[in-house]
Amino acid sequence: MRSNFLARIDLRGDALPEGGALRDLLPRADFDVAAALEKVRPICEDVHHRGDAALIEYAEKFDGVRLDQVRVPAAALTRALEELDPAVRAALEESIRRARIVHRAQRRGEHTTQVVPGGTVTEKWVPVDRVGLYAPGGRSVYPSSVIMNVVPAQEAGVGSIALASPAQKEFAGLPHPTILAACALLGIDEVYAAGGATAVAMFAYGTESCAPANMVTGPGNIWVAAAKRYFTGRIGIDAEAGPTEIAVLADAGADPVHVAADLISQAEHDPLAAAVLVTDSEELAAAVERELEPQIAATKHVEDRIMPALRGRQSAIVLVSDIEDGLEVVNAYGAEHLEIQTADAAALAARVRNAGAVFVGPWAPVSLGDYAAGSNHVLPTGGCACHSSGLSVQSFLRGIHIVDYTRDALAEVTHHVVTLAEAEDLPAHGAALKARFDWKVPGQ
Ligand code: HSO
Ligand code: ZN
Repeated sequence: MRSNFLARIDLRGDALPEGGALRDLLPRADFDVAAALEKVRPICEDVHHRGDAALIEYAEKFDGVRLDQVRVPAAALTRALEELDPAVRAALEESIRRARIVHRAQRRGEHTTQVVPGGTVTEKWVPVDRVGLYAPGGRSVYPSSVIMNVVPAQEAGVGSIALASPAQKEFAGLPHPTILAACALLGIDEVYAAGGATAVAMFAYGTESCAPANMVTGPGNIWVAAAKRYFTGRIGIDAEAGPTEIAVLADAGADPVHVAADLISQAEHDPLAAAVLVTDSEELAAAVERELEPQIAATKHVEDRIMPALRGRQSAIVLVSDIEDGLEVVNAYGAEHLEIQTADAAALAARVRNAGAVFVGPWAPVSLGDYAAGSNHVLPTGGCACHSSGLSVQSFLRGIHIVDYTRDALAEVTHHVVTLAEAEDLPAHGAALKARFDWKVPGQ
């Protein structure tokens, strides 16, 4: 008898445990960024001290190719676009068009609030000056991720956008041509052949050929995540992206063909990718298991990614007593991608609190969001959806408060400021106001 593809976690019977205890029962990949941190530290410091020479040496060591320079010449970008398959070009253009529609709508305007007569606080949104975007280039070469990083940065108004992607041996040390073509389509002309932690270090410290950036975003492997952690505080980051996750909340009415296909679609990314089905239907669970076999047999990347992903500790079928419990489970899990394949999926989706993105009903698979829904596919993984959002225009903006008070408005509140300053034993704070009123507290 064939063994199951996915482990089972049976949460039927007793009441579900609360919060953290429930989360501990759910599967998750080991993604030990802290351990990787020790390994990336010397690499990052080497880039700091030796700049481009270090980047060139690491490209030789990790990517097996000797570079003359890390900056990609403009001609290589033009050529990549000229040589791009027209169907791929059309698909990238449509993906860009849809992403722009969604991200343009995210832009926030300046807002002024009158706190008291004569006293206002304006919140203005200012884009980060310079951003370094990372596009992976190992197991995964994703021009779609170039779009998902560049479009929100551009729509936020970031003035200087650079992109790094690993040197590819088979392309004479340039990043993958489709990555270059996507950059050209998006109007990005500052591109570097640099990979993993070295690319993050290049943006964080700057080198002879690359000016330092204020922020680094983009997906990557554990080394990229570790380098982002290493530089947090010095630069802004989006998130420490971990392996992709899909959770599907499905009832007996879901189509097992769709559910199996969608689970496999994300398992295809990485041996550590997570595919989790949460259902109240034993029949659906069995039907999905049956569907997995022929679908896996008909696809690629089976032994190196899909099988280890499905069989890994991070993937499972979670059986629940009813869909209400299922909702609790997916909220505790906080998936990067959550599909709702149930009756009245929209109503249930509205009650999801923790997920990077929610895909509602049978006609919104995660793959649509990966390429062409208009939504962003750089999303929080590893349960970070419980506190963080995916990439958006907002990721590239800083809100600055502009405080503007008249003399009268300041006079009116001075006694409160002086009182609080004294309560905190910070009399000079109070004095800064008193000095403006001849050292007298107005109204006293
Ligand atoms: N599902 C991935 C993104 C991606 N899929 C890129 C295909 N290409 C993480 O959200
Ligand atoms: Zn994907």
